[in-house]
Amino acid sequence: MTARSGARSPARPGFVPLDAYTEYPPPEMVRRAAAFRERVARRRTVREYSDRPVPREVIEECIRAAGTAPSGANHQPWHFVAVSDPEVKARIRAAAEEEERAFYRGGAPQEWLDALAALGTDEHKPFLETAPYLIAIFAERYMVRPDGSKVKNYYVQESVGIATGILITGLHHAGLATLTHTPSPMNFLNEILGRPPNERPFLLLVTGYPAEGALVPAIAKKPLEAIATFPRAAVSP
Ligand code: IYR
Repeated sequence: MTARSGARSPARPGFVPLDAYTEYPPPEMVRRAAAFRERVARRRTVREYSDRPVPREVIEECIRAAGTAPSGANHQPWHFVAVSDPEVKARIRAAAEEEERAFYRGGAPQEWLDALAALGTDEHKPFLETAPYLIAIFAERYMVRPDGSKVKNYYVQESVGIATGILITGLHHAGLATLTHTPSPMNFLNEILGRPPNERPFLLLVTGYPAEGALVPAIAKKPLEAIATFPRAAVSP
């Protein structure tokens, strides 16, 4: 593209230089990693929301960030529907609560209900109407060409999961709370939001400001030792 990039590496059709990469000296890397860890560790799943509106531009920027996620064959098999219309939110709440009633009143095995006890969840989901935005995330099982033929997508769950993680982190970084909500089944989202059959609802992300005095469960994250292993290298470097 430019003489500069051409001078650094031989031209390779379909490739561009990695201009956006930044390397930091190791001590700065450690500082940056720790600062990031400290920041993301402040995220909590919030179930009580204020109805204060949030700027649409924040939601747009965070979805743009999610759209930078790596994906199988770069097919970007996701679609985000950002719902703020009170009527649509009310329909989603009604449909979700119907599923949740079935779940909490006998649909779910006792073992599952016991596992949820610490979270204090039940079939009532007022946040689906209170929170200013519900972001319905859809996973594109396959793509449809304009002529109607199908194109296979790869690692769809992994790709959409990574994009969702970036979205949650971005919203948190911007100063909004989130709740990963998974009414099951949630096919009603296709109908309410008019999404095509090649898209499967992946998750409903509730976002907004926490309600004043919002409480969260007193639960903790596992320490590094419990979640990571660094096997000893055969030959030390
Ligand atoms: N979808 C239900 C139940 C639920 C399931 C799990 I696993 C959670 O971590 C939290 C809730 C609900 O939203 O209440």
